[in-house]
Amino acid sequence: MPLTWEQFYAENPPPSDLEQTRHKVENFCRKHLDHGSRIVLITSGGTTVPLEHHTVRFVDNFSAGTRGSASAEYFLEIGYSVIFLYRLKSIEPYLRHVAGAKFLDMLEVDESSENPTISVKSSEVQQILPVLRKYKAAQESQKFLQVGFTTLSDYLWLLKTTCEFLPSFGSRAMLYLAAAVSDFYVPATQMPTHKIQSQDGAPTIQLDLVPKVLQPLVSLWVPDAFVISFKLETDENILIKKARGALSKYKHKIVLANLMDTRRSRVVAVTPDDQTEIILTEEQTQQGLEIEKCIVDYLKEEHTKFIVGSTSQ
Ligand code: 9Z3
Repeated sequence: MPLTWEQFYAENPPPSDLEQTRHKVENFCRKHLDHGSRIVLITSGGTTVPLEHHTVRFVDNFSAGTRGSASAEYFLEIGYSVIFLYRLKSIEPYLRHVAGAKFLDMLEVDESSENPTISVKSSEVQQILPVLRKYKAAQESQKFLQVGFTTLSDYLWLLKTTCEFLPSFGSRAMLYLAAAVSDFYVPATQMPTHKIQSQDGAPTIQLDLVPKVLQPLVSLWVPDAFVISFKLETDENILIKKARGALSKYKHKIVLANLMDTRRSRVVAVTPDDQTEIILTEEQTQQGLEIEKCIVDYLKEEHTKFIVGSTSQ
């Protein structure tokens, strides 16, 4: 029998800095509640499932973090306050445009004087400037908060803790659950403390089912919020059926269904009585349009209808 969500939290300890994060999230929410703005909690990246307490090996879930980080930029652009709950070292908003060697290639060094100077190559200014402007605007508005996780258990604790501060936004809160969350894990009580030794032979690792926290999240933690989850599959034949199954089980508002191979160009927004294809053509991709922009525009409209519907009741 899988654990209930209550048992999961009782058996898996919170991250050591949970209280600091709680304060940060509380302050952030309090500040933006005053201004009446909409808020979105975006989850992004994959969770890890450690095989040892002093973790050398772990099972990972697929997600680069592109969906979440691109969406965070578009939500900020249209005025939402954004809490970005993301897998540490996965792709981050703004930085994604200039990460790694790409960034170093944009710079040039002038060593002609005693004090060398570094500047952005003039050929790169047009590319970096819009990103930098948007990044600075997000920083100045103080509407962007990043919270990092690595393991499944940390993710679930941080998700629950963040949800404590969203009910005061009522229907103006959106949850955009794009993180790839493991369905299986090794319970803390069954995990060896130290690195598994090969001299002991091939290990048999028993994975338990992770309780579905979408259930308490929708019904108890943020009952008035606009909750969107993602459904990732690799088989087209079961995608919509699984999305509908999740909707009828958890009773949230929309499931964004995507296949791993086509996730950059096609997402189906499944609602209890409808489905809308969000598609990016080859031409649009070449023009630099991202599907996350289309998803966020669609959700903004749906969220508006939801808020209007909730306040008129
Ligand atoms: C998604 O389906 C996301 O769209 C992707 C984005 C992870 C495919 P990337 O980060 O990819 O841009 O590389 N997220 C949800 C994945 C997931 O694990 N969903 C669970 C499920 O399908 C429910 S929470 O059962």
